[in-house]
This record gives sequence, C-alpha cells and structure tokens, in this order.
Amino acid sequence: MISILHDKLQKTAEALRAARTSLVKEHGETVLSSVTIEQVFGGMRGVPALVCDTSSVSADEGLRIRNIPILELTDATPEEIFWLLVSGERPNAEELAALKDLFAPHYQIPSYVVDTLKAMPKDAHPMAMLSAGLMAMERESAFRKAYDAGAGKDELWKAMFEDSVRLIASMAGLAAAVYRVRFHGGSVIDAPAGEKDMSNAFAHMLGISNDPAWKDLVRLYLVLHSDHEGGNVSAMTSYVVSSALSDAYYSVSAAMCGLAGPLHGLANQECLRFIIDLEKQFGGVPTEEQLREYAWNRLNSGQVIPGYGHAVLRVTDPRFTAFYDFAEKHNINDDNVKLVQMIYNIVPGILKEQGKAKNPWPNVDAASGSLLYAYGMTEFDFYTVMFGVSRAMGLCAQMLVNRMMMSPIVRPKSLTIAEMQSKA
Ligand code: CMX
Repeated sequence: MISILHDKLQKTAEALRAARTSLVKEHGETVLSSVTIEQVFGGMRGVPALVCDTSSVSADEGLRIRNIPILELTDATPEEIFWLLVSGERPNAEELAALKDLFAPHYQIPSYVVDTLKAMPKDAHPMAMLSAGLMAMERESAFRKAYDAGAGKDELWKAMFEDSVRLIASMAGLAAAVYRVRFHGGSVIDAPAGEKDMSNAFAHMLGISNDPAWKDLVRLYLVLHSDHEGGNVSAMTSYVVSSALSDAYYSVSAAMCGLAGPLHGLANQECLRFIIDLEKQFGGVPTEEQLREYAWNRLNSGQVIPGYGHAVLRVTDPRFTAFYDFAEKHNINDDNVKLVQMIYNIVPGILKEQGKAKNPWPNVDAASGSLLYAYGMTEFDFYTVMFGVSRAMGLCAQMLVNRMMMSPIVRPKSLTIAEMQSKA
C-alpha cells in the first residue's frame, strides 16, 4: 500500500530506530526512577516504563497530541488527527485528501462481519459485539500474511500501516452495524457512495440524524477520544498484545475489552445512567440539595461518581471542557445537559469533602453521553463503542510507532508476595 503517508513514515521509521539505538547504547544504564512496593500494588501508578510519542497527558493540563493541546485541535477532522498521531505533523490539503482516499473504501465492512453480529445473542453488549466483529475481520490482516510470508522485523511496520488504515476506517462501518443490529432490528445502512470524510460516513451509517450539528458532534467525539498516552488500560493492552507480533485486529479487539470496563471507557455509559437515575428518582432535574444527598448516598454505599476522577489528571479534563463548550455553542436546552452542568458545580466539592479521590474534577466521560443523548442516540449501552471507534486511531498509531521502532515483546518481572516481604 503506497501512499504519501507511507513514504513519510519510511523516514520516520529510520529516525525512530536511530533514536532508540542511540538512547540504549549511550544511556542504557541511566536510571529513570525507582519503583516502590506501593506502586507495585497500586496499579503501577506513576512508574515510567513505557515509551509513547503520539500523545502525552500531564496532571495540570491534560492531553496534548504531539505536543499540541487538545483544545487547539477541536476543529480538526479524525483523519487529520491520525496523520498527526503517526507522523508528528499536521497534514496539508493534498496529504489529507490522499489519506481520505485510503480510508474511504473500507467504511463499508464485509457482509460476513454483519452476519457475525447478527448471530450474536440479542442482549449481547455492544462492546462485546465490537470486539467480536474485529475478531471476525482478523482474516483480513496484511500483517499476519506478511509475517507468514517471512517478512523481516524491519518491514513489518508496513503491514501494520496497511492493517491500521483498514481497521480504523472499518471501525466506522463496524460500529454503525453494531448499532443497527443491536438496536434497530438489523437494518444496516450502507456507507454513502462517494463520501470520503470519516465522520460524515459514520454519522450517515448510524442513521440517527442529518442535523449538521450532530455530524459535527460525531467529528468532535472522534477527535477528543483518539489517544491518551500509553499507560491507560486500552493503550497498554494493545501494546502488550501487539508486542507478541499479534496483528492489529487481535490487539485492538483486546483493547476494546479493556475499554469496556466501567473504570475506563464504560464510564460514559455509567455517567448517563447516573443522570437518568437521578431524573427518575426526583421526577426531573433535582434541586441542588437533592443532588448533594444522592451523590453522598452513592459514595457512602461504596460506589464511584462516574465521570469524575482520573489516574493522571488533577484538573478538569480539557476534553470535558470541549464538550461543555460544544453544548453552550449549540445552545442545547436539554435536562441531561443541564444536569451535567449542575453536577459539575456540586460534585467536585463533595469529592473534596469526602477526601478520597485525588482528582475531584470531571473527565471526558462526564459530558459526552449527555450530548449523544440530546441528538437522539438514547441507547447508552452504545456509548463506549463511539469511544472505541475514536480510540482505535491512537491504538493503531502507537502500535505503528512500536513496529517502526522494532520494539521487543513486553515481559516485565513479577514478584511473589514472599519476595516482596523479604525486600521490606
Ligand atoms: N467517585 C468516588 N470515589 C472515587 C472517584 C469517584 N469518581 N474517583 C476516585 N475515587 C476513589 C477511588 O475509588 C479510591 O478509593 P479507595 O481508596 O477506596 O480504593 C480513591 O478515591 C483514590 O483513587 P484515585 O487515586 O483518586 O483514583 P485512581 O487512580 O485509583 O482511579 C479512576 C482513577 C478514573 C478509575 C477513578 O477516579 C474512578 O473510578 N472514577 C470514576 C470512573 C470514571 O470516571 N472512569 C473514567 C476515567 C477516564 C477513562 O479512562 O476513560
């Protein structure tokens, strides 16, 4: 698969390998940090043990994609974001058009994938369907074919590029098919003929609305969730799986299983459930006092407030801000959106008073679901699938960088409790 981006990445691959070789050769013994017992038992929090060039997340600012703050990228398209993630540069018009040409043939997924989705139980979770759909498509992998044909380690990134392009584009058709099969009796909508733009094609195939603001929300959604450095559950999962030279379909499917966890991507679904339950309990938007009481009851019964807190961030997530701004710009007059704003005014104070969460501020999941709901996507079991379509870009970009660097199989050391005790 030859393209402008492919040619550019040839040089990137050489530079990445040179950087890796010289860092290891000249500074291989440099100590980056020491690891404490608390970190080992605490989900490896703060241990700098991964390389990720595509994006970074700081406690006080949040996500930067290739060092550009995410709030400066809210007008971008998903295609621009993928180009930026893998190459470190924003594409010009010609480059962008060339990438769209690569993606467009794959918005329409093969019929056997739709058949796989239709064969699943009627109550299968949409994330299980997404992951299974990717597994069904694994037979398309150029990477596996290249490996089987004896491609050298230095060449494998080219097949990973080919898989990434197809997989990212197919995620739009696959996710839309999951939506139509699971919630609309299987009436799958074909990709629009001649449509090159990914978010427009995706919005069309979902079949929810033709409102330009909805299409813009789909675009923004795909941009904001695309990447969040290397240590989150889904990114680390795809990194580990692909380090065994499993192809992108295996790796992204596994990552989607991690994204389906309520402490990770599923939090957006949980957030909307929280909002709807609140409205049910109080017959509409509650008073501030009622909200306070509801939140405290939840905390006192050992449940989290979904959409709040973060393992790295210590400020309001800029992606939450981007969604919040979208709601204000489009003047969305909806009870759920009002509640998101009300929760934002009240919950951080409660979490601070409780004193457990290190970060009392909202993350991206606190606002995203209410906007999808406002435009007619009311099946909130589906929201994490939307997240997954976007996150596939970051996962593929990170795997591609790792293949270009010829990163080895991941194999950290585990210790027994007795070994740990003997060190204490
Ligand atoms: N509500 C209630 N308690 C919370 C909380 C929240 N929103 N966030 C953190 N806490 C609690 C933790 O459960 C933990 O309690 P214990 O000491 O009893 O185990 C304590 O505060 C300390 O946790 P932390 O160090 O602040 O947070 P972690 O790094 O362990 O976890 C996260 C981070 C996101 C899993 C957690 O904040 C959480 O569960 N939030 C709600 C779910 C959510 O919104 N997830 C989406 C995250 C974004 C994403 O990855 O997609």
